[in-house]
Amino acid sequence: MTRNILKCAAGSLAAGLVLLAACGSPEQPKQEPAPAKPAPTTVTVNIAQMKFQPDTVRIHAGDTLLFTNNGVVEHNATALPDSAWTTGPLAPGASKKMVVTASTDYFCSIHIVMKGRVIVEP
Ligand SMILES: [Cu+2]
Repeated sequence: MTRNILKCAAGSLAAGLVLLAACGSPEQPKQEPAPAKPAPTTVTVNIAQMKFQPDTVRIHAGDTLLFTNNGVVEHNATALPDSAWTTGPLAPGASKKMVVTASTDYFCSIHIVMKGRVIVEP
């Protein structure tokens, strides 16, 4: 009984392999892969020594920016010129994720000399 089941399973497996082989034959029209679109990723901007590091980041639409305050005082990252987005206050050691959809300059509204730029590529 068990042997018959095994034989049957082996038969099915063989049939399956034949089907797989047929699918992979060169006569089949080959499907073109979709245009390469990078998977969303997280890009980190470190805040340290009164600077955004790096001060310019290039991201793709859908990517996440992670601002991490590695400094010793509170900072934020706020879009220029209209505060379209802000991380809000980031205490030392704090992080905030932001999804930025348009290229923009930003600054720290507490220390206005701290400036950065996000370039969002399609
Ligand atoms: Cu600051």
